[in-house]
Amino acid sequence: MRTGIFLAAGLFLMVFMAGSVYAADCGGMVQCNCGDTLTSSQTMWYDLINCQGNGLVIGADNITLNMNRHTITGSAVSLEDYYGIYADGHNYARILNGEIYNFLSGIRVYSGSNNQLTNIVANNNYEGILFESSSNNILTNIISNNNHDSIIFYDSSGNKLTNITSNDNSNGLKLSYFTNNQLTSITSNNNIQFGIFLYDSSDNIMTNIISNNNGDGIYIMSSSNNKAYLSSFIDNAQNAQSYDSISLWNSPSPVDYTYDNKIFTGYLGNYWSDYAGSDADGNGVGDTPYLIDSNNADNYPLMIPFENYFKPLVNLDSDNDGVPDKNDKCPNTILPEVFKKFKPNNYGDIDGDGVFETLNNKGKAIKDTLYSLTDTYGCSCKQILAFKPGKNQDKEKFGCEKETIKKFIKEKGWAKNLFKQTKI
Ligand SMILES: [Ca+2]
Ligand SMILES: [Ca+2]
Ligand SMILES: [Ca+2]
Ligand SMILES: [Ca+2]
Repeated sequence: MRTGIFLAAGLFLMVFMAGSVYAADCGGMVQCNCGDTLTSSQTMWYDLINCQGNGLVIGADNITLNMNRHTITGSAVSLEDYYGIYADGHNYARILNGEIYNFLSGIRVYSGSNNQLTNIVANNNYEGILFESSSNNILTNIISNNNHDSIIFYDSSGNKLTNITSNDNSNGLKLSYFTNNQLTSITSNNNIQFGIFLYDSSDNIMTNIISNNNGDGIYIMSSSNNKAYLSSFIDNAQNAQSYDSISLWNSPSPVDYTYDNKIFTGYLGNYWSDYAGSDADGNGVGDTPYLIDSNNADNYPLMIPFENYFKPLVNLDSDNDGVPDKNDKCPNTILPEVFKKFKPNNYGDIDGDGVFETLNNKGKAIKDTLYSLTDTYGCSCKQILAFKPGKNQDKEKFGCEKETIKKFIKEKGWAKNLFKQTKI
């Protein structure tokens, strides 16, 4: 019995020593084993699988670990203090292109600044990525799914998080004492508690967030001066919750956007799936605020998810004459055309349908004829007359003669050089 206990203790010691005590230095061409300390940059050519303690420890400033699509895995997710990659007190580390599973934290950065994580997958850990007391770090293209907490920042400022996916965790992004950071293009879906949680945090800018969770989409607590706009909060149990906080829920200044194939400039807020207001003037912004609590409202709620507000225009026809801008040599066409005395055999678009009318010889029946504004490159009769040399006041009263329209279309006579001289 006693022997058994000693044996077990001995085994435990051996495992313990294998995991932690015999950590060696590695880097460059020297392959790392689980728990080793990286003292120089390396591009990995191997995986580290089933690490019993830490995966790798960053041991100096300015180290680049290019995981080169390799993987570091722990033995099991437990609450023991083991990290896939651990950087304590180091700056300017770059960790790139790898996957990390099965640790307490996939990556833990403590008291480090100006570090970069790029193209990292940190799934199936207790915490995907953890930054504490760390500033000016840049996280780009990160996937952190199926963890308990996807990404945690604590007591950190000046960080930039871009293209982050945080799905199927218990908690999405958990940000406390988090100041002056930028979050852009965050997808946080199907988490149990919340998509993004901000506590005692200020001056953060959050844009292009898509949040669709079983709990809160975004929960802001005891925080001030945060800005959340151009985001979509879709079918969360509660799309936004704010407690003891005042935030700005729209763009701080007007932005150019497109909606319904038209260009607008104005303030934009967020898309809320449970917004029930309407948009009578058709500018894509709801006419009544989306209320969050007595201190918070989105005064510019979007009618459809935010990404639709920046779509390129399809065959935009700014002057609405039926000729898309890309073919329209005459901007600002005014239709219908008004002539004081529209004459038989003269042409103009007097009903504004984009096809020129003329009168028959009896001066009565109006009929659409041979020519449309598509034929005239989007130019009305009056615009054509403006190009035509000489005095054309008469024609402005009567409409364009057939010859005038023909010459313009065929680029003949007086119209010959118009197009070449790029006067038009
Ligand atoms: Ca509106
Ligand atoms: Ca046009
Ligand atoms: Ca017409
Ligand atoms: Ca035109």
